[in-house]
Amino acid sequence: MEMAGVGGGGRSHLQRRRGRGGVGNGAGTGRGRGSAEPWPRLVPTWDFWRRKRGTSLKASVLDANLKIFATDIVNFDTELPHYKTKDGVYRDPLINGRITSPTLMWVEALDLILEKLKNSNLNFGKIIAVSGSAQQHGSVYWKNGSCTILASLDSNNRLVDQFRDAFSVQESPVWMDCSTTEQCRAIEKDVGGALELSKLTGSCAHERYAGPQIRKIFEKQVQVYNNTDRISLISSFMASLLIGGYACIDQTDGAGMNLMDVILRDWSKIALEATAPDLEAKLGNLAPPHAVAGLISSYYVERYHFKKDCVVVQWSGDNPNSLAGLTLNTPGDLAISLGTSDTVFGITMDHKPSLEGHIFPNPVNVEEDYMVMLVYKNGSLTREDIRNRYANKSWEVFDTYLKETPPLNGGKIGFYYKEHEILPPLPIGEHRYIVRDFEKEYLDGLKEEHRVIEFDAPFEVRALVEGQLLSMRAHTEKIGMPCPPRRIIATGGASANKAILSLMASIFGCDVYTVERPDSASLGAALRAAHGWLCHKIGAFVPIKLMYMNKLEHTSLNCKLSVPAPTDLQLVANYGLLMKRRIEIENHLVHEKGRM
Ligand code: ADP
Ligand code: XUL
Repeated sequence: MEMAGVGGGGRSHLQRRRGRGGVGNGAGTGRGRGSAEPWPRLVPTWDFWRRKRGTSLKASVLDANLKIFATDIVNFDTELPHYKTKDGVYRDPLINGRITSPTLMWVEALDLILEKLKNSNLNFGKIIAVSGSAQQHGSVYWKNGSCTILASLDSNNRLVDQFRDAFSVQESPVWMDCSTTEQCRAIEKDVGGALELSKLTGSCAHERYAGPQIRKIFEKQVQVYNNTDRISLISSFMASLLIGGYACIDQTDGAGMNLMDVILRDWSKIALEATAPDLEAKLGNLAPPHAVAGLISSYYVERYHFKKDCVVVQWSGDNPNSLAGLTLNTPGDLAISLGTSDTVFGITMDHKPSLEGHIFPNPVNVEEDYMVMLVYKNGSLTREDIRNRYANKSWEVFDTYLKETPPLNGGKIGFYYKEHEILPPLPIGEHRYIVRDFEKEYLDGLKEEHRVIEFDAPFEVRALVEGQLLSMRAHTEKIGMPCPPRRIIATGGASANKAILSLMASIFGCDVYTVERPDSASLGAALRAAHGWLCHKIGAFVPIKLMYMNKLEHTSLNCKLSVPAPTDLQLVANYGLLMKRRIEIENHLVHEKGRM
């Protein structure tokens, strides 16, 4: 988790804008005075498991100038070893694809990180708003009666001792889980097909999404389902711990459940009925991402000396928070996060339903535009695997190979899946082809002679990275993002690699920027905490860019041009042709081996 803070200045930008949706769903809204209070002094935000997606809880505090002021981190495996997690999760040896985390571990981590910050002399009394970021899709199941526990926390006892009996499911399914294929197909069938579900909720059914997970619990453990009072996403679960009551699910993270009508931003009766009975009451209300979830519970005021009026702003998912932290606010901007998993996202005005990718409401705008996103499970760990097998376990050698091999790799195309892939839905495996005449408009069937067992080492490296980037270009075009994008902002661990970024510029044909700090999800949550606080104070929605307008380069949010758009437009066009070939082969593979 991350804590971050903001302070000083900005008053002149804060003209009030009316008619853009209310703020606040918990602690009451401001009175709309038409001018703002000064910025909050410190705004903490908690970032759950950006590092290796689920392995830690990090806190960051932003200062008045949107600069990181303090950070700390709790690593689940090493600092809470009694839960015996590996990379923060349990992989069920008996049920294929079942991946969970112990819910109580997250509760214990919250006190632990606060202790650490207290010991580093952070003055909690200066913090005026808290928000956070959690891995998307994971769900938490509160047992009947748990709201009483939440509402009567005793500051003399640790949270973990008070919540031991609070959950009807002890092990929360997390984003890596893919054990609900059966439920996905059943939900799609019940709503009239996969595309219908995508039109309604922004995505066809995905195994990791909360809806299929809930249906599985209802089907397999009906007693547990009946004994569940409230179902939270991990984001709203953390907000609940902080406000001492059930927090609403934020509309952006809520779109990652296969349960929310993505246009109306409210629960879809059709999707609810296709999932489990009496579900709406167990989910509570949805709230916009800038809303205040509530005031911080007296537990934290007494134990850590937070101010009584410190507000908790809705928590959201790591990807929506990254969009905020990368300051994406213009349709046509594209962000590519090269982390443990790779994600690609951008803003669009159109809701173009598709069988792939995801559509969420724009997390920094209450109006009608959308965030579109693609998720690849095979990101950095697969790049590391190829580096270890073909490039001497060295990024330097990996980069040299990328530089030495020709663009388009002589038609050598590779598909590398170390984990079951989400996009395309293919199982673990590797597939290699050589397509010599890819300039031709169409591939006439996939001939066996195209397949090869292995390429020379340098070509393996280029086949992997070109393949990953070509797939991103193809699928972003399919979900309606413009080609070329206005610009790309690259983030995540592998964005430190200039050779990868140069290839990205050549394949997409646009400028590639990088950010000053790689932790865009936590920065985004911090920024959203400040933004939520401000909207609450003013009593109306204000555009988030007013928080950093005219001072971006002096903040931790700043980004700079890393690789300019290529001048060789013929190469960009040739990559377009190679991309078409790749997609034909991909479709063929999905038809032959896909998880349908
Ligand atoms: P997470 O998604 O867990 O937050 P990060 O965004 O921190 O992960 O990315 C970590 C990954 O970055 C590492 O697993 C590593 O493979 C990758 N990485 C680090 N340096 C380089 C490099 N020079 N080239 C390519 N990948 C790199
Ligand atoms: C997004 C997704 C992952 C998780 C974990 O759909 O599954 O990116 O949010 O980071």
